Amino acid sequence: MRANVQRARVAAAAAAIGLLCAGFSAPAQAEPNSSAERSAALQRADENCGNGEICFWHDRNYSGTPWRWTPGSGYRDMPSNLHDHVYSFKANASGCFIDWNPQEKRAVSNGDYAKAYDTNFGKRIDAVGPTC
Ligand SMILES: [Ca+2]
Repeated sequence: MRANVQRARVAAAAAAIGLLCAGFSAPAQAEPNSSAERSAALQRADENCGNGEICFWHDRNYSGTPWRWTPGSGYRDMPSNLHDHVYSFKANASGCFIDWNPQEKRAVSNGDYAKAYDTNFGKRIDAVGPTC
């Protein structure tokens, strides 16, 4: 009986870790309510983020002026206002988001985006680089 409980706890922990890992690659977690709303937000993001760039916004919904990074600029610490505070992003290039302590890296692919990234790694990000 005790072994069964322990096994169930391990399974629950594994499931939780799996959900955490899956959270990033599934931008649907931060989806707005309607597809029209989603399109408008993404269109605003695209208007402010060029091909080959990853763009970082301090606020949700791609509001305001993004900080734009390209893989060619290499490893960069996030600007101070975006340190642990990227509440939305759009990736038109691949890259790697980095948290220093505890160190954790998240691979980002061209086409990834998050409208409310504060629910995920956006409260931890410290730097960005071309590869993980
Ligand atoms: Ca951090």
